Parts: sequence; C-alpha cells; structure tokens
Amino acid sequence: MPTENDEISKYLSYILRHEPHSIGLQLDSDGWASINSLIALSADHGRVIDKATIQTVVRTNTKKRFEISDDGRRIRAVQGHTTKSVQRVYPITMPPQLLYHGTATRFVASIREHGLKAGARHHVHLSIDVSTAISVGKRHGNPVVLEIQALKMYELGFKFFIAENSVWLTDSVPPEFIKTIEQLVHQEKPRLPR
Ligand code: HQG
Repeated sequence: MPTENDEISKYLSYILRHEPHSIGLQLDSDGWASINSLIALSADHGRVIDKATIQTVVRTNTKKRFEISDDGRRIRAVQGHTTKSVQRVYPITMPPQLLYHGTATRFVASIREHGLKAGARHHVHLSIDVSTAISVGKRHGNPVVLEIQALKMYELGFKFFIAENSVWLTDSVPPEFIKTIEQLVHQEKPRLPR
C-alpha cells in the first residue's frame, strides 16, 4: 500500500520533473528549486509539506529520484524531466557492453521499427540490470526487456550519461542495437528468464 511519503514523492516528481509552473515554481536549467519556495507555493495551492518531511522523502526514496544541494537550500529531481525549463547537462560516460530497457509488449513492434525514442522525457532511460528493467516495463503493462548494445553505440559516437541515481540515459537507440526477449530466448544461451 502506498505510504504518505510515497504520495509526497509522487507530488515532488510531478512538480520537479513535469509541471513546476502548476504552482508557479521556478526551476533553473539544472533542475534546482528553492525548498522554501516549494514549501510556500505548495501551501498556497493547498498542500502543506514541511522541510523535515521533504528531507525524509529525499533520503528514503528507494530510487534516489531527488537530491538536496550541499547548502540544504535547494532540491531537484536528478532525471526523468519533461519540463522544458530544465536542460540538465550530464557528463558523457562510457557504458558497459549491455544495458537494458523495460517496456510493454504492445510497444515492441513500434520500437523494432523506429528504435527507442525519448518521447516526452528528455532521454531514453536504461538500466544496468534486467530486474530493474522488468519493474520499469511492468509500469506500462505486460513487461518485455530489451537488450541494448550500449558499448557498440558509444564506440560509434552515441552519447551515454549516468544520472546521480545510477539510471543510464541516452538520446535515442536505433533498432539495430536492440534485441528483444524473443530474440534472446532463441539464442543458445538465453540471458533472460522466460
Ligand atoms: C516506450 C521510472 C513505442 C518506452 C522508471 C516506454 C524509469 C516507445 C515508454 C523512468 C518507443 C515511455 C523512465 C517507440 C520508446 N515506440 N514506444 N519508438 N520508444 N517507447 O515512462 O523508460 O519511477 O517515459 O519503451 O524507473 O518507462 O519515474 O519511460 O515504455 O527510470 O522515477 O515509451 O521512469 O522512474 O515511458 O521510464 P516513460 P520509461 P520513476
């Protein structure tokens, strides 16, 4: 059952990733917002949250979605933005040979044709392990895991980034670097569970 802190985490995701303007909050291009402004503007819009609760949510969030600045005054979501006011610049990082993307079976035909697109978010999100990809895919329906030839892409000039919470990001993935679970289970040594 979702806890009160889960609910606050959802609210913070909504404001800090997607709709800061819904409460009139300013984010800078790195995604930072003043915590005092967040608290005041939230209260103006009927949601009372105190600083200690925000700190607890940031500290205990299992996906480490948020970060508080060293001086304790600002907060941001580390990845997952759709708002145009944020344009985070992540350092380019060499990825491991393979990364994984979890999606729903109904998207696979389109992904095979067009590759992975960032859609509303600023990046395609990838994980280092299959189990994370499965849980990401489940959010959309019947999950399927895609295996991405990340290092090969990087060697060909595609850029990869890693957010502070270890989520891997890239701009897009063309179809030729993607294998689906069906292709994998037909190989001699499948890497993924059936
Ligand atoms: C799909 C969560 C059709 C893509 C997770 C995905 C993640 C296509 C959906 C983070 C496509 C977008 C991001 C194409 C991509 N045709 N469908 N060409 N290209 N798609 O939610 O990766 O809990 O924007 O496969 O853990 O599911 O929010 O992206 O299914 O890290 O912190 O379009 O969100 O983190 O969905 O999830 P999303 P995502 P949080």
